[in-house]
Amino acid sequence: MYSQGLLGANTDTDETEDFLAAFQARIDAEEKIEPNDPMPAAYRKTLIRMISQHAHSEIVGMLPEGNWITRAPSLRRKVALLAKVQDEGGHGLYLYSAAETLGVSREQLTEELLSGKAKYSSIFNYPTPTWADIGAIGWLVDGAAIMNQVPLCRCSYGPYARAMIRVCKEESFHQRQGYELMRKLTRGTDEQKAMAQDALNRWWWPSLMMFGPSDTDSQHSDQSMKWKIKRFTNDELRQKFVDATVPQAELIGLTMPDEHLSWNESKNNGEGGYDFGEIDWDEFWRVVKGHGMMNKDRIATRKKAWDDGAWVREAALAHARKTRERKEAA
Ligand code: BYC
Repeated sequence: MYSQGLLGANTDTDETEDFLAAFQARIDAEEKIEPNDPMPAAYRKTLIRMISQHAHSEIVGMLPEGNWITRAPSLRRKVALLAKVQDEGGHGLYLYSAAETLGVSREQLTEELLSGKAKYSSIFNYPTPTWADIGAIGWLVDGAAIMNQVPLCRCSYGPYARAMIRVCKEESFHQRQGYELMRKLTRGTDEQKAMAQDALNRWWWPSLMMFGPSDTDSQHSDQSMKWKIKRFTNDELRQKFVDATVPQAELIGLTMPDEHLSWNESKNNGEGGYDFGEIDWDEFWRVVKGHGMMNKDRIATRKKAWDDGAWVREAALAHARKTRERKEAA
């Protein structure tokens, strides 16, 4: 169980029916829930799960792209990629801070990631063998992230909602640089165009999986929607992403790797939308359960970074201790 009250006041009250009804009334009135407010234990637990998984995703998400920093083909591309990867690190830190407001420590969350207990997004367990993968990640993975995260700016939990505002601004820059990179490749040599198409072929389906299981299989959506943590279901967001992204692919002359993709005028309450093929849910669950192409490698890399950084954490603590002692002695 998570320790509570790290900030001194976030204790959960007895969950009487009156308390739960009053809490739901605050949610329905669109009030933000703040760290020291009483909240149902299950609300706290859901947020810790979701925010920490999100933080881990940002941190692990630095790895597939970080892999290309030394090989970016120009100074301009290197600067953009460096900035993007640093941004992801920053997002992870805001999110760990948001999770800490719920009474869980960063060390505990990190241990859960490194032991394989905590999940992170399935998307980061795919390899990045070519430069076009960097374009595909920016365009598709950050594009999917924006679709998922813009509604989280209205999440009922204040610290998460506020963290998401800056994160979404930065994700927009990431998406644009990725799309621009892909567009450039499609206007290049035949080999470059083929490399862009190949990256799209490999990243399209995993990007659709980022939104999570279909609504019929999602365990947490109903309750999270009721608590206004989530504002749209997994399938609703996935549909929005498909509808936004297919025309972008057409514009740069790339073909979506889905023979079932077709415009359906009656979708989205008559506004129209794309029908698309069936996601390979066996692959999704295999990756989520730790058996994707890069799961072991990603965790091993994070573990090495954590172990190698031990001296920095020890030095920072020793410095803080010394400073406190000096202040006490003065
Ligand atoms: N990968 O009941 P459901 C980024 C799990 S960062 C792995 O629908 P929920 C970026 C789910 O956790 C991207 N696991 O759950 C970073 C649950 O298992 P547990 C991350 C997944 O929470 C750097 C089970 O499946 N974004 O974009 O209602 C560079 C059943 O699912 C996945 C966030 O974390 C998955 N794809 O909905 C570029 C955003 N999908 O926990 C980009 C915040 C589902 O019961 N999170 N699972 O063991 C969310 O919006 C929601 O948590 C999800 C899932 C939509 C992901």
